Amino acid sequence: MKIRDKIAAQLPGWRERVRKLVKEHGDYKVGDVTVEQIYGGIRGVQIQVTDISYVDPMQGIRLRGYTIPEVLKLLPKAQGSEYPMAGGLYYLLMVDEMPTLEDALEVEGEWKARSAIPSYVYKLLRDMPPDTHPMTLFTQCILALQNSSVFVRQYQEGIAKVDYWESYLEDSLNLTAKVPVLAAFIYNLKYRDGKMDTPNPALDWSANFAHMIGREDDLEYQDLCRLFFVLHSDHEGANVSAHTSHLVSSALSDAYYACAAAMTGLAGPLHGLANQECLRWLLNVRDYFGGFLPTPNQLETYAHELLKAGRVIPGYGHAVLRITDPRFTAQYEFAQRHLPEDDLFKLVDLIYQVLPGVLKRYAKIKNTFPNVDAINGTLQYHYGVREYEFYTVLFGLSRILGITAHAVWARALGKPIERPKSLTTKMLEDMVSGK
Ligand code: CMX
Repeated sequence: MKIRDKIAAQLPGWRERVRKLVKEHGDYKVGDVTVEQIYGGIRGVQIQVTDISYVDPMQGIRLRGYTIPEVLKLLPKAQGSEYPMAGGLYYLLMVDEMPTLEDALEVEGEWKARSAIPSYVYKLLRDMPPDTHPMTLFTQCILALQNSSVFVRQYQEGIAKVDYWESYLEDSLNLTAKVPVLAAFIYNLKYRDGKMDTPNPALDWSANFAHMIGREDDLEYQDLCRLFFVLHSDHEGANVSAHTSHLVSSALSDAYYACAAAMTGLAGPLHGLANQECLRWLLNVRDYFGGFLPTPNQLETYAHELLKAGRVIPGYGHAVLRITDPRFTAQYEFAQRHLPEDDLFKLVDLIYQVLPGVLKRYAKIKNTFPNVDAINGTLQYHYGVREYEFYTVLFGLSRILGITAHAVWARALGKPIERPKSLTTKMLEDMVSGK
């Protein structure tokens, strides 16, 4: 094809121009950023203000100032459980106050009252080809709900800018109430012949998800859901999914559009889809060693071969963190407590002992430690949720809690439409050569 041939013919020249610019002029400043940062994915450039959460490279995420262990300790717990209710977490993210039990239950009550899904959404999901990825289905049904946006209706009626946040909050509550039901429906449609257990009003948001996919008697899995949904809820404002949602909602696209856009970013293998990829990789490693746990030396050799072949090892590395992700640690502790003898967990543990030392030998890899995705799939797998294509939906339904909190506050503070600036290679070349 002519277009492909033309591009292929031009590429060596363009690649060389970019390589030369970064190598010879990486430190050159264009405004306040360097040429290297411009070509390097804007890494480390502070472009966003949010008070909902912050990722400290050496401490990990703080949600409204609280570390992960503090959040897990201080949030009100679900009845009969040591793990927190997502309703309390949402209150914390939105309100910047540690909730009382009553506060958490109020959010849980709002969610129950708003959780009904219009039947056309189910029809849409049923009509999709059966091999559609669960993240595509999840994104589609969020978009399908967009016609119920309160913000859009009020905007068309002529609402004042200072009031936008209230209808964003309405949309956010309506959407977050529905996402566990949507996720459960997708799981059941794809993997349980469409059998759907109706929500149990006695259960909290997280446990209800477990209940709706048939785990009504599995209290440990319900606790895992509570843990999982708190841990994955937010990771400050500039990662791919959070920043996407911020950008999209800055155009006053409503919360449904913003969350659907965020989910398409989360669905990338370098971001949320890494949990699916990690589980797939762990199963491959296990098969490669004939179902046995390798020795540390065998694992080391295997990892070097992968890295030398230019492969990415999922679950390791991070753009900001420079330590073991505390979200990994919280799940690791859960596994040590509940499934210490699980084969895959033993493999995860061995990898954790060996891989950081291997990665250290590759100078370009800036963080050699596990991130949240290095273990989350292993826990799901243990409790029988083995369809790893689904794992990013679990990440997504939790991340929508954080994303909507950012969006409500962005509207409350009247943040403007985002519009950074691009330039051309020729302009950069002229700048660095002083023209
Ligand atoms: N395996 C192999 N190579 C890796 C690596 C890994 N786990 N982590 C980083 N690298 C490589 C990068 O691909 C990059 O290579 P090139 O220069 O050839 O492009 C180099 O090391 C430098 O990367 P970095 O500055 O250390 O990290 P980045 O900020 O560019 O990327 C991340 C961060 C997470 C995308 C990367 O570490 C990675 O691909 N990890 C595996 C995928 C993963 O677990 N993603 C989930 C992250 C958490 C989440 O968002 O959900």
